[in-house]
Amino acid sequence: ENIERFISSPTTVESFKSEFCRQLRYEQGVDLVDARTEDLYQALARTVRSAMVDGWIATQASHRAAKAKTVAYLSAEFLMGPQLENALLSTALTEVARTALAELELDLDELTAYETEPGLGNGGLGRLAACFIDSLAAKSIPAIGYGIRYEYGIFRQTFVDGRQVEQPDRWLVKGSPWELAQPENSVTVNFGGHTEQYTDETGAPRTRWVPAEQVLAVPYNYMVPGFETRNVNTLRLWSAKATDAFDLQIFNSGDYESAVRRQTVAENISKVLYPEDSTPQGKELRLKQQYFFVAASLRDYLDTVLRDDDLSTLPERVVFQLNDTHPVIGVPELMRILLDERGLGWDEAWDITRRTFNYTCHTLLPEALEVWSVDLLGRLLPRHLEIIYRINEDFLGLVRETYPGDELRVRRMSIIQERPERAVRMAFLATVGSTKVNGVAALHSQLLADKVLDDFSALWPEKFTNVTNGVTPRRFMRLSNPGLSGLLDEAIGTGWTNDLAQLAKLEPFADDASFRAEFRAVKQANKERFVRLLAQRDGIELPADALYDVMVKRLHEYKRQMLKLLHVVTLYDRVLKGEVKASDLQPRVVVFGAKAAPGYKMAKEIIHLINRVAAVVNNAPELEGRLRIAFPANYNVTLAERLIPAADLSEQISLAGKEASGTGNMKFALNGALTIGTDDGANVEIRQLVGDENFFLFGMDEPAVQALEDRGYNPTSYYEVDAGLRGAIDLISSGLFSDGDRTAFEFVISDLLYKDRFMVLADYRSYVDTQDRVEVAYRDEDAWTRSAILNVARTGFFTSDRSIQDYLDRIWHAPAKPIA
Ligand code: 26Y
Repeated sequence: ENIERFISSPTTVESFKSEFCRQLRYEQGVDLVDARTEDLYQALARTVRSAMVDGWIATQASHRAAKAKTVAYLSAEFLMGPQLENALLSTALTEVARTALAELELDLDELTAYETEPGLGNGGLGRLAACFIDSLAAKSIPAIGYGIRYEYGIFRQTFVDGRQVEQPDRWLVKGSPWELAQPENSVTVNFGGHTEQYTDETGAPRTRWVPAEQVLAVPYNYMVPGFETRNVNTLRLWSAKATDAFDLQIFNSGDYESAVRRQTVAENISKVLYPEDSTPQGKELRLKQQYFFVAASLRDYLDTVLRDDDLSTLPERVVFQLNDTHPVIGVPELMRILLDERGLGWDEAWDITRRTFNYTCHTLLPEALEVWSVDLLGRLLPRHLEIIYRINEDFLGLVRETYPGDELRVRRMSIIQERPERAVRMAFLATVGSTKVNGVAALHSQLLADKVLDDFSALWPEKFTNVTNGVTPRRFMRLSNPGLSGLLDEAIGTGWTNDLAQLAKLEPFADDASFRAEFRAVKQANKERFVRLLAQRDGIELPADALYDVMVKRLHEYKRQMLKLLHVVTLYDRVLKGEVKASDLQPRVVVFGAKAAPGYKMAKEIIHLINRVAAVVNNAPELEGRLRIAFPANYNVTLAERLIPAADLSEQISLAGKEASGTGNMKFALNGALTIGTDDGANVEIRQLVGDENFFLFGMDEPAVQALEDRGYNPTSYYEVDAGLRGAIDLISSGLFSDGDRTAFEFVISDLLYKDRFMVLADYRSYVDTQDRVEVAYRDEDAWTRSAILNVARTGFFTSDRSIQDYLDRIWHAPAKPIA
């Protein structure tokens, strides 16, 4: 009855050692003396995984018994980062593991460093999902993350002659020790075909979908342990597999090739993560991915959790959170299930559906809003298209009723766009189909309601809300910055790790000279650690004694890596022109990390330009080594965890009104970097909290950007009047960075001079002047350190624990259920 009598989880040094050796021998099939690092890592990871299983099983049983309301976070991306350290922290087994391994003459840190992270996300949105499931678990909220187990994650970036070259990310070749496959819980997902009308037993007219294609969705479970709770939640990622049914039919007819082709087509669905993160391409395979994981997830929840319960109570049992529009096909899918499979009437089905979904928007750029052509959607999901039409019909009826005679508004608000082609506007469908719509920072939510979805917020003002993003302090402080964590533990106790508001207690320490010295020593040690890592990882040699100026994020024009580069070139140009003596320069290491979407030409050109400028600047004798650019390839979570704690200056320089929130900005501030930033995204809130004197604000604010746009923006005029700007641009155009080739970077430079959609030139002067102030400020060690400490003390608000509490209070209303 109670199998715990026969087994036990490896929570002591002895039992940990024993389970580790068992794993090594009986699962890896090697002896300790022959074990390679790979074997040791696998055995260690599985040992730690087994330590989470009891809590995981107990959590599921308890939530099922209590019929607890569950948060189901639907996300096409979960950018989890390395798992081992986090699992050890959450199970409080770090020291047990360290000792057990040491007794076997093995080193925990070496095995931790060996791990390759699963890159199942592009950037901010995927990493946010990972922080959120961590916080949900830490707060003992019944929650499940649903997504896709991509066989290939975000590409591995390499540079060849300074240009980005993408390599496939084969993260699964050696198998993942963290997953538990459950093929027995596979579900079928349908595609294509047509719909039919028929009359049921009661004589009522009904519709059914007759699909043409089936794919199996195989669940892989990942345990999500919570910090200082026994609760262990689930992340369920779906993998596509061909169904036997199809294969057999064709195999029997002797056509092996097409049987195999069919299988390939089916399994392609979860093959690869799309590396675009702002320009949706309308690709059929992407829509298939979206429907695939959403249909599997809804089916899974309804069948395995809800089982035979009455679906009318669905909104009390689950809340489906849509992480952007990627999973919004779930809205018509739930309608289809309720109408066609469960026989509910339209009004009841719609009421249940609308009360079950909520939508988080992560963008403001119009080109980033997903739109699916009616043609494609109708071919792949004919029944869903019918349902969307009906949703739209009812919705436009409401609009006409509310605004009689306002046909212009009706056209603006229609879920179906007519031009340039008939297509479904997914953000509108998400808004109509949800109870709450939220943006991800105060400014963003404001602009969302006032600009992007203004007609909708006029119709339903109470539907719109804000939840400012946050990041997990477990991974991005406790694990990544042990030096700072130790200092905080001593100064304010250990409670901050899951109650980050306690960082406020640090405030008085900013005025304590000996604390400042310790804080500075930690920062210096972090720089040294990062320098060692880069030497080893990339062969990049850097001085540790410099201002570390860091810009890491996806490469996008709106984020303005070009502005940062123009600053660097300006510093160089000043020295070349003799305006500044190299010996007067504040030694500075500028670190870039950025992947470009493979098809985004401008982004790739900018990467090339950064690398070419780096090659010259880093070897320029005139600079005496005082200005260095480091652009390590393949920026990812693993590198972020080492880099962020080493940073002095955080670059958050997007054009105001374009960055929805940013989350890197929060990680830097929490690790004691000062921000140079525009009034954009969550920078606004960071600055309000840390105070103007501890933040380097520059550039236009959003209304100023709007006003300039309205007056007509002419970038050339800035080039003409500003000698510093002219100097930097002319230096690039001179061929100095391209072996004398004056046209090498024309694509970038002529865009800046004649288009400059994101107003780099308009903000240049303000940016460079502010950087000059940074340089002066950094020289005052005490004042700088004081500001850095105050940044830590005042940014506890940005924990994802607080974001999750806001979601709970404003949107989810799901109580915590800590298990015994
Ligand atoms: C549809 C497809 C092309 C697509 C794929 C990924 C579209 C968007 C994305 C990812 C978007 C993203 O990462 N957005 C970022 O979300 C963060 C978390 O809310 C924000 O902090 C950040 O400002 C925003 O750019």
